[in-house]
Amino acid sequence: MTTTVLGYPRIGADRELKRATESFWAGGIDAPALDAVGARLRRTVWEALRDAGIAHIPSNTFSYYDHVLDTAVLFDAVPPRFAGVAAGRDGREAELARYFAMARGADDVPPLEMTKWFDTNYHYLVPELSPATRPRLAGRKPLSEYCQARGLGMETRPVLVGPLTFLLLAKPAADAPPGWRPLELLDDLLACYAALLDELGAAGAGWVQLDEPILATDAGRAALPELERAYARLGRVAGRPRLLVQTYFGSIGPDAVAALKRTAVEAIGLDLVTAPDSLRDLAAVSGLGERTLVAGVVDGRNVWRTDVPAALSTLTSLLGLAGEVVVSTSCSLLHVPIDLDAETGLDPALRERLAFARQKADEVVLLGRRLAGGEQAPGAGAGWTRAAAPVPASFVDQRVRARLDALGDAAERVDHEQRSAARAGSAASAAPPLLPTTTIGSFPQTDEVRAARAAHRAGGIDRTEYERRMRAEIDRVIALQEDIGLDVLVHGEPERNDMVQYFAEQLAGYASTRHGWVQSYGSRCVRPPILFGDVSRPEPMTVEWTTYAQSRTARPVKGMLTGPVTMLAWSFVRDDQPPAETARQVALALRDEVADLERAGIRHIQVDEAALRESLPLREEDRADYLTWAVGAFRLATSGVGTTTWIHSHMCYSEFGRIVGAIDALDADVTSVEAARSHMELVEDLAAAGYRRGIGPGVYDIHSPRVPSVAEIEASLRAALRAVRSDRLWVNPDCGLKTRGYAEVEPALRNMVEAARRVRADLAAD
Ligand code: THG
Ligand code: ZN
Repeated sequence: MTTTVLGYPRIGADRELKRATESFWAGGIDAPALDAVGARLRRTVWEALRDAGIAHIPSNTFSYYDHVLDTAVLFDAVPPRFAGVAAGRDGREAELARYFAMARGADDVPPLEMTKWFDTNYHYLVPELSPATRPRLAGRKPLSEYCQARGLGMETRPVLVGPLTFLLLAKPAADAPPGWRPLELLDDLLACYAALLDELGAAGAGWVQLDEPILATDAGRAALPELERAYARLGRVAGRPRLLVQTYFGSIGPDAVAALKRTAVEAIGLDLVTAPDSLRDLAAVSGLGERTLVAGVVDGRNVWRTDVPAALSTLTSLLGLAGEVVVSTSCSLLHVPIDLDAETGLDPALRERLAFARQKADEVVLLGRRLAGGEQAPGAGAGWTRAAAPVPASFVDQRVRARLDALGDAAERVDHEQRSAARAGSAASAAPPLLPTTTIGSFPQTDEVRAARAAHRAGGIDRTEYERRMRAEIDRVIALQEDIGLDVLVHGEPERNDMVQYFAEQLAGYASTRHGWVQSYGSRCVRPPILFGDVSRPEPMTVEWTTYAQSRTARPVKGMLTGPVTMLAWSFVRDDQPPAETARQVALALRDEVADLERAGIRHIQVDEAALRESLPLREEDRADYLTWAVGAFRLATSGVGTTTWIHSHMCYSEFGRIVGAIDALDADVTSVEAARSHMELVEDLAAAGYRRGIGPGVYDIHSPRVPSVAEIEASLRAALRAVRSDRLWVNPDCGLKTRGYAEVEPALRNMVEAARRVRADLAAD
C-alpha cells in the first residue's frame, strides 16, 4: 500500500442516488433499476479513484441509505417489528422494502432512531439490539461489491464498520432487560465477522478495513479489553485478508494503540488532522514495528487544500514508527462535496485554497509520490503550500478584529430577575399574557413560496415582484396568527430555505456553493456554506421582513436569527484560527442585527442554537472549553439589548444532560425546546438544575402530521406547571413548522391556543 482514501461520497455528482431512491420509494422505478443506479455510482467512484492514481481503492463504502444500517442488516440485527413489512413481496423487492422500512418506517412500524455520526453532520440509524438478537452473516453486500469491482478490473479493500463501533453505537432494544448492554453480543458478532472475513479472503480480497472511530470517544477508550479481544479473535481467522483497523475523528491514546499491537492486525489507521498528537501516542508505544500505518494527513471533513510541506513533514516523521506508511485521508471523504471543478462561480482567490473529494484524492497521490521520490519525484508537482499563498487581503477585516478587541468579554445584561421586574412595570415591553403562545419561527413553505424563491434566483422575476410575493405571504401568515389568537407572532420565514445558507449568503467572509452537496441522512443533502474570512454584516439581514410583519399587526412580532454556534456547526469553517475566535466574529455580526431589530421596534428576538448540543466535543475533557466559548458567543450576540427586550432561544432537542448549566448561562429570557420526553420530566430536570428563566417545552411534536387535541395539550401544560412557575411557562410547538402543511398546522395551533386559554382561566380563578 502506498496511497488510499478511507471512503468517498456516494450520492453522485448530480445527486443521482437521491433521485433514484426517492423515485424507488414513490414507485417510479423498480428494484433492478435502483440496483443499476447503485452499480453505476460505485463504478464511477472506483474509476475516479483509479484515474486519480490511488493505489488502494476502498469498496463497500456505497450505501442506499446508511452504512450502519447496512451493517445491522448484514448481520441480521433486524428488530422483530420489521418482520412483516415486506409481506407480499419477495426477493430483492422484499429485501429493499425491509431495508428502507428500517430507515424510514412503514405504515404503523416506526423506523430505527437516527442520530449524528460522531461530531459530523452525517446521521446514521441506531441499531436496536437485545439478548434476543441472534447475529448471523445474512447478507453479501461487501462481497458482491468487492466482486463487482473485481469484474471491472479493480482490486479493492472492502470497508466494514468495526464490531466495537457497531456495538457501542447501538442501543438496547425496548425488550432488553435493564442494565443489558449491546457489547454483550460481542462474541456472537465476532463469529459473523469471522465468517465474512473468511468469505472475503476466499474471494481474493487482500485487505479489509474495519472502521473503529469509537476509539476517539470516551466510550471506546473504556472498552479496550473488548477491543483487544475482538481483534485477537479476528486475527486468528484462517485464510483471512490482512486487517486494517482504521480510527478517525480524534486521538485514540497510546493504550488503544498498544492493545491493537498485541493482536495480529496488519495495519492501524490514525487521523493526524483532527489529532496531531497521535504522533505522540505512537512514539509512546515505540511505533507499530513491522505493521503498516495508514496516516490520515489530508483532511477528510473540511474543504481546505492540504498544506503539502506540512503534511510531508508529518509523514516523514512517521517513517521510523511503522513498517510502512500509507498516505491517506483523515476520514472518509463522505463529508465533503464531490468536485471543486463544478464550482465555477467562486472567487478565484477562495477557489485556489479549496479541495473537494476529487481534489483530495489528487492530493493523497501527490503526497504519496513526494514521500516515495522526494522533491524530484517525476510528475509529482510542488504541491500547494499555505506559506506561498498568503491570505488575500479580501479575507481580512481589521475593523472586525479591532471591534472585538475593544468589546473584550463584555457580554453582560442586567440580571434576569431585574429584567422581568422591569418588563412587568413597563408599558412598552409588549408584555404578553400569562402562558404566552408563540411558534418557533417558520411556517409551512407552500409551493408558491418555493416557486417564488426559485424564480427570483433564476432571474424569472425581479426583486420588486419577489418582495411583493413575500410580503403577500407575510400578510397571510400574520393574519392567520391573529385569527388563531397567538400572542407573539412571527413573519414565517418565507424568504429562507435553509437558515444557515440564508445568513451565510448575506455575511461577508462567507461563500456559498452551487453544487457542493453533502449527504446529511438517507437521500437528504445539505450545501454547507464556506466560512473563509473575517465575518461581518454589510447590511441588515432580517430587519426589513421583520418590521414589515410588525407593521401589519398590533401584537409583538418576534425577530428570528441563527446563533453563532449553529452558523459554524453547519458550515465549512476556516481552520487557521480557533473556532472560538470565528464564533465571536459571527456573534458580532449578529449583535449588530439584534441592535438594528431592537432599534426598529422589535421587542422579541430569537437566536436559535439548534446545534449547541450536537457540537459538544466527543471527549469529556474538551467539553468545558467548548461550552465556555459557545455560551460566550451567544451572549456577545444578544447582550447589547435594553432591559425590556426579550431574548429567546430555541434548541431542537430536550435531552440536555450535561449542558443544562450552559443553557442557563446563555442568559436568554425564554428558551423553547423539543419535548420528546414527557413535559414533566423535562421541566423537572431543568428546575432541578436551577434553571429559573422562561421555558417553552414544545407542547406537540411537529415531526408528525398528527393534530394534538386540546385536552392533550392542556394536560401537558398542567403537568409542566407542577414543576415551573406559571409566569415562566411559554406555550409553543416543539420546532419550526416549515416542513408541515397548513392542513395540520392550523388546527394544531388553534388547539394549542385554546388549551392555553383554559389553563390560564384556571390560574386566574385560583
Ligand atoms: N441546515 C443545515 N444543516 C443541518 C440542518 C439544517 N444539519 C443538521 C440537520 N439540519 C440536518 N437535517 C436536514 C433536514 C432536511 C434536509 C437536509 C438536512 C433536506 N435537504 C434537501 C434535500 O436533500 O432534498 C435539500 C434542501 C435544499 O434545497 O437546500 O431536506 O437545517 N445547513
Ligand atoms: Zn427545532
